[in-house]
Amino acid sequence: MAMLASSFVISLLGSAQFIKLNAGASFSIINGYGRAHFANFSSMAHIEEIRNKIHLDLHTVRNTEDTRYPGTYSGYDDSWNLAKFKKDFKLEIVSRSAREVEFDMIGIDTPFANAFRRILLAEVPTMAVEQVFIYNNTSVMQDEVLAHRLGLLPINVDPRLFEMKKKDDKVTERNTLRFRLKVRCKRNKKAPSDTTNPDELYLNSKVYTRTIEWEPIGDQKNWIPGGVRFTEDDILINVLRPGQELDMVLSAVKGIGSDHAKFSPVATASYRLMPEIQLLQPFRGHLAEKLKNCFSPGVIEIESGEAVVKCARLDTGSREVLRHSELADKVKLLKVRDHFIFTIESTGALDPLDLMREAIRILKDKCKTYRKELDVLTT
Ligand SMILES: *[C@@H]1O[C@H](CO)[C@@H](O)[C@H](O)[C@H]1NC(C)=O
Ligand SMILES: *[C@@H]1O[C@H](CO)[C@@H](O)[C@H](O)[C@H]1NC(C)=O
Ligand SMILES: CC(=O)N[C@H]1CO[C@H](CO)[C@@H](O)[C@@H]1O
Repeated sequence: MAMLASSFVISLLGSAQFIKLNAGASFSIINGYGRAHFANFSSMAHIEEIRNKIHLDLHTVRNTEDTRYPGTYSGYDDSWNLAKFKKDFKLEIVSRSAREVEFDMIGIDTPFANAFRRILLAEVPTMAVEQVFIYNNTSVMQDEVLAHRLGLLPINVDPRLFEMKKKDDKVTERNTLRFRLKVRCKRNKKAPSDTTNPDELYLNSKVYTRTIEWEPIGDQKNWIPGGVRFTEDDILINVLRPGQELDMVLSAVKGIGSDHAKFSPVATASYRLMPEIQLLQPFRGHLAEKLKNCFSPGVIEIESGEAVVKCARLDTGSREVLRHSELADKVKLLKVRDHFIFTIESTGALDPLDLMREAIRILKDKCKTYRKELDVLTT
């Protein structure tokens, strides 16, 4: 029992930061490693900074934990309510293309932003090749390597049209897509006599995704508008030489990334926090030039002889500036705690914004399940 109790305390210390403070007074933060920082936070601005910003030092990051919960700060109402959340929450699309979207999500807690990221990676379903029936393969690539490559090809079809196929379910038009890959490499009789280029010497020497043909099951032709393709026509699958042949049937099902990465609908889904750079004194002349060179292009510009922060968003968080003693204590590097710069890059099956909509729907379903279970517990 004693053992249990002490390990509990240690794990608490390891994970949390204990802060006790009142606005206007000096206070101490005892962090997870037992060290204590004493600071003078007599001004409101300092408290605002602790609440809302993460502070980058040369080797450490401070104020990483969100302390804005009821009871931490006197004089602040940190209780959660929907009206306040609605008022503060913002979602702004910064750039958008067929495959990629960047948007700012402002006024949301990290666990939610992270939940969306993780759901995008692992829980939004797509269709992917699950079984490969190999009738012939005389290429140099082994069956299992070839099957693995085929599984990873992203399929351009809306997964919402399909149902998940459970283990013993029969193949139906609603749960399976079927493709055929049949290709044989031959010598090109019309090749110029002096060429050594395999692309000219042989026909079908490179097998691309465009060679794979969709074979509709049942009525699929009618309810899948536009048919089914792989997201790119020119993904190289295999290389053949004359006399070699591939003959196989692929069957694709709906699945999720946590089962196998081939089902993940995104190339990446990631976020970073909005950087904030504060110059604590004016910089002119060679110091301004040096400051500018410490950041990515476009972050710091020199305007009428003085350095100004032009676009903090472009900062990569390299902290180079803190390595120079003449600059280090004159610049403050922060990140805005609840301003997430989100990037979603789709593999092509769905528009990246649709992916986000799906992620939101999945999170809502999770909440519903959770509430249902709570209801069961309390009744
Ligand atoms: C704390 O900071 C305030 C304002 O910056 C200053 O007036 C005060 O003297 C400081 N107190 C101590 C104990 O350093
Ligand atoms: C497999 O392909 C090779 C090379 O084209 C061919 O000789 C062989 O007959 C094929 N086998 C079957 C079972 O189709
Ligand atoms: C099913 C089939 O024919 N598989 C063959 C594919 O090609 C490799 C290498 O040529 C053979 O080892 C497999 O038997």
